[in-house]
Amino acid sequence: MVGDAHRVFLPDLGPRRAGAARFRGVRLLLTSLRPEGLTEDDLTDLALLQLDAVATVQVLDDGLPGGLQVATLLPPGTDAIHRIETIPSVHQWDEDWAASIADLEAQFARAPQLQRVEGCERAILVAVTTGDAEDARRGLRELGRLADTAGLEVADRVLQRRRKLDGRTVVGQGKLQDLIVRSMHLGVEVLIFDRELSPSQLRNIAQTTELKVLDRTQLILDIFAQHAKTREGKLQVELAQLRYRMPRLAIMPTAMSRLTGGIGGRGPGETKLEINRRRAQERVTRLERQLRQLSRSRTTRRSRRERSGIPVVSIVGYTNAGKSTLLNRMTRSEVIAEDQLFATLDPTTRRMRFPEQRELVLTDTVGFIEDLPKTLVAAFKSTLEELEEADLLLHVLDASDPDVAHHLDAVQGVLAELGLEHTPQILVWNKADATDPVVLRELLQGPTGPAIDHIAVSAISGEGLDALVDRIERQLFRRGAAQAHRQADSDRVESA
Ligand SMILES: Nc1nc2c(ncn2[C@@H]2O[C@H](COP(=O)(O)OP(=O)(O)OP(=O)(O)O)[C@@H](O)[C@H]2O)c(=O)[nH]1
Ligand SMILES: [Mg+2]
Repeated sequence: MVGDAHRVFLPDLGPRRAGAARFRGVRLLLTSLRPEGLTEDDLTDLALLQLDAVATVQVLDDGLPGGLQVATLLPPGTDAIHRIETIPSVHQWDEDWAASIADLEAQFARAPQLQRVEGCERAILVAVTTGDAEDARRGLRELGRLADTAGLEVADRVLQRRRKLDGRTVVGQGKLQDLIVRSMHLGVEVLIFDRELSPSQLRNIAQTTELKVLDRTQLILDIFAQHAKTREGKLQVELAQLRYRMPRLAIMPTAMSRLTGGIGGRGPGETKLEINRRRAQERVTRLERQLRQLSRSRTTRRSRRERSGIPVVSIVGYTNAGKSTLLNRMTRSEVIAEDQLFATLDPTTRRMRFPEQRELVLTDTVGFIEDLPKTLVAAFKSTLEELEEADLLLHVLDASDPDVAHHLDAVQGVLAELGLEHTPQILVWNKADATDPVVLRELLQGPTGPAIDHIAVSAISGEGLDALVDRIERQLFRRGAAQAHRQADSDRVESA
């Protein structure tokens, strides 16, 4: 190739060779009329294109070749990304390239960082922020838990602060280069971004890095796909996935094909995600129709319940706060409760009986998360609408989580978006057993918003649950009366 005074344009070198630690099999040899040797741009190409080597040949005044500078990538365990070697004359350059590249690839492959958990994809988490670094760190922590739940192995976390996001690739070119080299060093095949990427950003990053690129929304959708159990839940997840993918199908066929396997490409249950655009549109229409039908029968069920006048108490809260554990404990049932995000997707309803023919309906539902993806909210509309019938919300919080204050705000935000800010609420500081007593006291003294009752409990040990039931009774059946007729816990709590 012949360049101009500033640059050389490289042709498309085709796809990278298979395997985590293979180079491209291309060595770039440059001559330059300027004496500067390898430039930053050359070194960027070395990493971005995973070249075997980049070398510059000095051109002497008489036009004959002089010395050489050769750069190669360094294997893991070294601090630097590349090694630069200076050779005084081209005539002394007798490197056996086939052997030294094979050797370098072997060093990459042997690195202990590359020994992987069987069947687990490895990922680097990337957070980019223009604002508060602490927020970004919290975002990374949560992304790590999401990745964990989705079954990915997190190899590294990267946080970049920028004055302005790069419109094309979110992070800058330098950081992308760094990510590629890290991914080679750590045997990583997936990059996960802590924000929703636009279709073109997704494509640009995937093309530049040749890695699988996921964003937070895809990760959450993937977890939902794995956890949906009921027919309605599965339909809702599939609809959300299709709505997320459709705008991304037309412009990124190659980048998308990377996304169709493994994490980020799973459909709910055995359903295979349809990626053909026209068929996808038909499927969306079908799903919407089926969900409308299901929602109608749900409304019928609900109005029957309303006529019967039984009060409804809905358990809401951030994901993993302990909502299902609380429902189980209070009603002696066995809803799946796990240390996973979004373990519950499908609403569960249980009856609790009190003396004097009093009873109530307790419901457990999908957990919330900060910046809940819009496609999900839309798809889970009918599930979330169930909350409208609640006479009382039990807002469960994980008091032992250092980010609990943010979770509180995030959940109140979602509730307000759903128009539920005026439904009576009891804040339930759960996991009291695992919380530092000083922290717990501070939480109980802290501001919770106007007229919101709050209480500390442990759904696991049962501590505080009697008092909670008292408060619920008081809120629903008026003060005083309930107290007098209470019996022992064992007679009262009963599942139906
Ligand atoms: N130490 C302690 N752990 C608890 C308590 N309550 C729940 N957990 C644990 O917290 C984790 C999440 O509990 P779940 O009941 O599944 O939480 P959830 O709010 O239903 O979560 P999602 O359905 O995933 O949104 C589980 O590992 C529970 O064992 C508690 O009072 N103390
Ligand atoms: Mg749950």
